[in-house]
Amino acid sequence: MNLPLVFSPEVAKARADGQAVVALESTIITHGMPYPQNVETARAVQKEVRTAGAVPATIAVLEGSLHIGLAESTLEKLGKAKDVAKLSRADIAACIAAGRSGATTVAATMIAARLAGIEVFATGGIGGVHKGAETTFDISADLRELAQTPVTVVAAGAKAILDLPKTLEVLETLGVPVIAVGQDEFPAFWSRSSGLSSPIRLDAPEDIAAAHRMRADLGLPGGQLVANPIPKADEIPRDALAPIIATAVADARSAGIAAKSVTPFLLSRIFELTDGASLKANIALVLNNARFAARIARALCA
Ligand code: PSU
Ligand code: MN
Repeated sequence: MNLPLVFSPEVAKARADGQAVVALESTIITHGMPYPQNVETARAVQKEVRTAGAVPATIAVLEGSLHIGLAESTLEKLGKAKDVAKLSRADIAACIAAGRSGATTVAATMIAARLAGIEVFATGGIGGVHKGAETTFDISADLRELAQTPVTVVAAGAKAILDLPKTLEVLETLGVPVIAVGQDEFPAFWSRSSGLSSPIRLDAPEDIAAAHRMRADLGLPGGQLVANPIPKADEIPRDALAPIIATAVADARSAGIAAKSVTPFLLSRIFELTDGASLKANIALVLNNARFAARIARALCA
């Protein structure tokens, strides 16, 4: 089988040397943050992974190839581009087959990471069950991907724009381990607290790596969700954010926003409503996740 994979020189060398590698997604760059903070963050996240002793592999589809590790100039181009496709499990193959380009979501990045032999992936927050899903049926493909693709995903929980109790219920139904780090509570992206307890708590990266290995040994498909709370100094307290999220969700509804546009719309609306504070917190939590993911990747290599 001839896979359309293209490795950057840095990632190719890391693979040859058996070094720890951390996958990073590109939808957060194209749809999750405004320019130029998106590109600055992508660079800073890669640097954070390197400082923590692993090699970053930012993933995107470029002109029909699945790129594992992106050049500086590509990051800049992606970050500036308008109307980049947002690729998930459903559309990644058609995009590659047509020779087109697109940014990979958590689901698509997990698929690419597995093909590239990368077991750990850091992002901001996974997609999940949207508020009102009982009528819209809007449930992110990220959840089913976690149930079937063996990659450990480090996120600051699920984005607080979602229905977090329903998201945890679906993860449980799908058999996805949800592992909080350093606290018993499931974190809520911009806030450390969600009011919901996490099914599992493991504080040491070595223990999370061991659980990852054990799932494979037991023949269990799928990965793990590592829910790493945003550092205290960077969080926006849950109570302060709740009314803002409610306004953003109401705005999305009255504007008729649906399907793939929902998450990007809500993130940018909350950015406006918090005068940019949500973006600052989002950047801090991604960096924190990159650091922790590097430690898990190193533990898996040891
Ligand atoms: N984390 C962030 N910002 C983002 C995302 C994650 O801090 O924008 C992206 C991821 O790519 C995730 C997607 O897969 O949001 C979820 O989109 P949806 O709800 O349409 O499945
Ligand atoms: Mn959706």
